[in-house]
Amino acid sequence: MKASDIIEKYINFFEKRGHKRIANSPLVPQNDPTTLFTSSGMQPLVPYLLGEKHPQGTRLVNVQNSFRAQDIDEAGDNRHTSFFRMIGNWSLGDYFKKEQLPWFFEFLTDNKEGLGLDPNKLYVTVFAGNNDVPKDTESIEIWIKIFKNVGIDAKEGDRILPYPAEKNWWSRSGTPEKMPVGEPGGPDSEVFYDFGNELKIHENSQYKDEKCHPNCDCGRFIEIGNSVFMQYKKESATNLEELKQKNVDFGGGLERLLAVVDNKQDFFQTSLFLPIINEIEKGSEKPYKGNECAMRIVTDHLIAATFIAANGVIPSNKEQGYILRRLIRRGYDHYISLSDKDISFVIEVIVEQYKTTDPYLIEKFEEIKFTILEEISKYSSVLHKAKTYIMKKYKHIGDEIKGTTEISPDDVFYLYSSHGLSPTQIESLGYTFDKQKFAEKMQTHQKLSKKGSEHKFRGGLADHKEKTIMGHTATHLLHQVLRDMFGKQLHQSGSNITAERLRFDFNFDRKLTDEEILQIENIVTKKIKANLPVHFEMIPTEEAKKIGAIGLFEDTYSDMSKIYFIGGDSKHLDKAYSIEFCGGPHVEFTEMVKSFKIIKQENLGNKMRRIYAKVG
Ligand code: ALA
Repeated sequence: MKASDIIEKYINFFEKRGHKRIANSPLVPQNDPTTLFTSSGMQPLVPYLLGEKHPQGTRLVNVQNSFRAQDIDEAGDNRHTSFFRMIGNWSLGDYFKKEQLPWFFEFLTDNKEGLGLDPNKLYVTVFAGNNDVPKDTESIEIWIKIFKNVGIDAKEGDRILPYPAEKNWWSRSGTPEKMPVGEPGGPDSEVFYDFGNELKIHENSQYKDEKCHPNCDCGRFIEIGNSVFMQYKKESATNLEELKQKNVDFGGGLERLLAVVDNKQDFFQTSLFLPIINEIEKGSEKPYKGNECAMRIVTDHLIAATFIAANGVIPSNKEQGYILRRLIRRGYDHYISLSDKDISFVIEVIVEQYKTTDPYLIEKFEEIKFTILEEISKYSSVLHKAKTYIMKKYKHIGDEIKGTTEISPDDVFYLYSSHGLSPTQIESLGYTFDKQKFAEKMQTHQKLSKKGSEHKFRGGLADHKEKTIMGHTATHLLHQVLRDMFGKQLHQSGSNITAERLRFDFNFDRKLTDEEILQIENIVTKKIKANLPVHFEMIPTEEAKKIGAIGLFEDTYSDMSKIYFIGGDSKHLDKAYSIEFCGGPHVEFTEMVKSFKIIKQENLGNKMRRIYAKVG
């Protein structure tokens, strides 16, 4: 079975049970300054889990491309990947536990409609309860029945295991104490697959003296799906309140399901990754055995870089660009430990593997390749500069004090933070340094930057929601003005809106002149003053394309699209100033944007420009 077969089976299974397929949202969220990447299927659905009506109904299903930056450093073992695809189904105040748990079990075990897994290999976990939320005995009862139906006498503490909030509570920010006010979350029930043999990792882990169990992290058991019963919202710093509607938020890792179906404890040996590994083996003339870690990191990082670059991100020192830079550089570090040949063929085989489910990768292939190769060439020149810096500063290396190659942790940190040079790379230049001291410096730095970003994002969203929405409507106006002035080939490639400013990226290969900036500001201001109505309509996707709605119609599965009109509507197109595919929200009339001023423009390279502007 291929990854695409699992997707098809899953979507069919839930469509048959009344679900509507929704869009795979962009990996880089548009107009959401709270997060850099989409990291789970529920992320674009938060307003609907909190009670807003979803235009496609109360039963939804999709496959979501996701990226978790915190997993970059985990990559290299047999099962962690930073980019992954999450299959998801949701009940927005519709069905609940007694439908969700049997359905997922049926999907896993049914031979025809599902994956045909052996139920004896499945173990489940539930929430053990805390001071505020009781133990999930309802799920325990449901699981006992489900297993009984297939002849398995499942018992609590044996096949059905209760765990505390650290393991069986899900929200975007973790356990209840960590949830910010307004955030939804709830107890969850996870399903694990037993590969049957403990991995050596167990011996070296903190759990080495414990009996192996689903959550012991040794790799014998693997989590393949998580049903979150999203029925709470953080109401104050210490309290949870029940949501008006009881939701199900289910997410399952596609790569994990494939590993289980293919019966490969090493994900990189599954039908999705093996062709990539095989090409790296061929290209480097080295076997996978003995080079597993480097080959897995090259594979994982270049897949993630391919998808992030396909979203129009350019490597830089900030936000998404910084993550992309780190992925490419770290991936390249490991690649050159294997081979000195050109790396392009790895990007080619990645696109080949994913083209069925993500056909736009073919269209964007040249752009992706250019982005990755240009960054590698910059990185090579950085390596050269770093070497010169070290040679100048440490004249004694290999000279006066023969055999000494030690450089100070401060210099390692300097090379890391200013030149983006990883410690691994510094070592493979042949230098040594005090690793403990360097790790301490890094930790302090990470704490400081985490504090900085928390402050920034929270300030941008929670406190000034109205201004963020005003900025969002202004980006639609700006987009239209730019297309009217420079042609329809111009399109938005990203945007990020906080209460302080809006940021808009687009394809354009030169600086805008002062006159052009003034003209853009004047037209946007004129449209604001005209007080045009802003509203959305659900329109069949094909018709939306026909009437010239702009935007990324990547969701070819969804029949209907949410289209925002500024002025006019689908019956009065002549009155429409802007028609754009978008999730919202927006102000109701353009006058509410108040004013618009461009404050800065930047060259992003790769024929891309960025505009910063203020509203209000
Ligand atoms: N949102 C849940 C998760 O990401 C399903 O695990």
